[in-house]
Amino acid sequence: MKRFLWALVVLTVLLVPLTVSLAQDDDLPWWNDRVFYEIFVRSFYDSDGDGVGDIRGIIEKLDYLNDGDPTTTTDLGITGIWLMPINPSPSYHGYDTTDYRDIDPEYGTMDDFRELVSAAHERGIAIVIDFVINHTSDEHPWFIASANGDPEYADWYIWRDENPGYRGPWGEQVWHRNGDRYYYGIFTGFQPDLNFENPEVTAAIYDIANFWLTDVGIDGFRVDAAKHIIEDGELQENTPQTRAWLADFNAYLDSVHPQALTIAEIFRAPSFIGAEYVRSGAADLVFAFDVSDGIISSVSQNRAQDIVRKLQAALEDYPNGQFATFISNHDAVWKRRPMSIFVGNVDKAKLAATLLLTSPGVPFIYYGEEIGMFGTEPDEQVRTPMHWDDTPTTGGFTTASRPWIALSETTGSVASMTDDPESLLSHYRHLVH
Ligand SMILES: [Ca+2]
Ligand SMILES: [Ca+2]
Ligand SMILES: [Ca+2]
Ligand SMILES: [Ca+2]
Repeated sequence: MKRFLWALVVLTVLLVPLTVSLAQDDDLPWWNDRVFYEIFVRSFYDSDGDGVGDIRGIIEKLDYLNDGDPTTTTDLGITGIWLMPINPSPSYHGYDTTDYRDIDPEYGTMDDFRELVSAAHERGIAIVIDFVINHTSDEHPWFIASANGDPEYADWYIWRDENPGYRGPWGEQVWHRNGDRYYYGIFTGFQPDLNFENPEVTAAIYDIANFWLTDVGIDGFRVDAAKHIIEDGELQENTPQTRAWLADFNAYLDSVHPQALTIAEIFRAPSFIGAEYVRSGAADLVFAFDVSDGIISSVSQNRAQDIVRKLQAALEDYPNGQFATFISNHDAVWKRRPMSIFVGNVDKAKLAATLLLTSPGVPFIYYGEEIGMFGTEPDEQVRTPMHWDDTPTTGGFTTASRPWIALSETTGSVASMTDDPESLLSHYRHLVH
């Protein structure tokens, strides 16, 4: 019975795209026939035995991702990589940078990164990096100068003499004390928001984006926290000013790199809100969080209507299929990695993968999903090291005695699944190729 229900889900979904007319393939941009793979660098592969994943580790594992030979299907076959933050940062995750023009020294050097971009391009893999611009680290030199009253940076952040007192969209404190003044930081006090109503801030971010696109040669940006760029008093998400800023930014990027891809994170936005960003030119793609919800809930509850409804909404709202799909990501919107939600049921994980990789939209696989890694919040527990083999404690991730954080449970490893035609990894390979 269960198998029948799953087959029904797949069939119903396969019918959905037939009911909506998409533009001809020739008219669609390059990213519409790609499959992306999201990598947390710290946890992917450690090349130098210090227990921390790094850029050279990704270079060493490129053959796993895509060997550059279209005739082989022993690789995963992905054609795009989204790298979570690579800039220097005091945090383990990097979503608070101290230098937008450099690589976190724990991850390697700019030379390593340039080598990765070139090796990826040789294999037909595009590189997109996380661009965390809504806020910086409170240790960023801009913020330190601004807090110290340096007139050049005084207006780069959002300062008030009195505490405005209001809270953020999820009830959090957003005004943080510094001396006898208050600054705005929608996430935390160590992530102060930049003031994008200051043209000098906008100019600085344009210049940095240009550097990554034209000097380093990446293919685009995943714009973190994109719905929070410009606040309008207590209205702190999805403001018209935010979309206008992003539309100008997107147009600027296209002026320096006509094929540049911008993917906006509009966290948990339903399709009709996410689609406003695409329609207004504020982003090329928006992550369709509700399609992710639909996949998870249909598969975990054997109920086809959820994914059908969410996909139909996405197809109606977004122009020409310009949305990005995923089962889960580093934020574990569902508090757990998919295999934890599916309580180890490999058939369910396969069905989720089938939905992801046969539906409209540009799919993103989160590293480790293809081998069924488990993980339950807090966040770092869904960001644990990749299981390359079955070595206890290290999983072949590092030659150090232990990785930076303990491994999660997993369904298997790359080594244990690679030659098994029935494995989850083989299922992903088959779907991607
Ligand atoms: Ca390392
Ligand atoms: Ca191949
Ligand atoms: Ca902001
Ligand atoms: Ca673009």
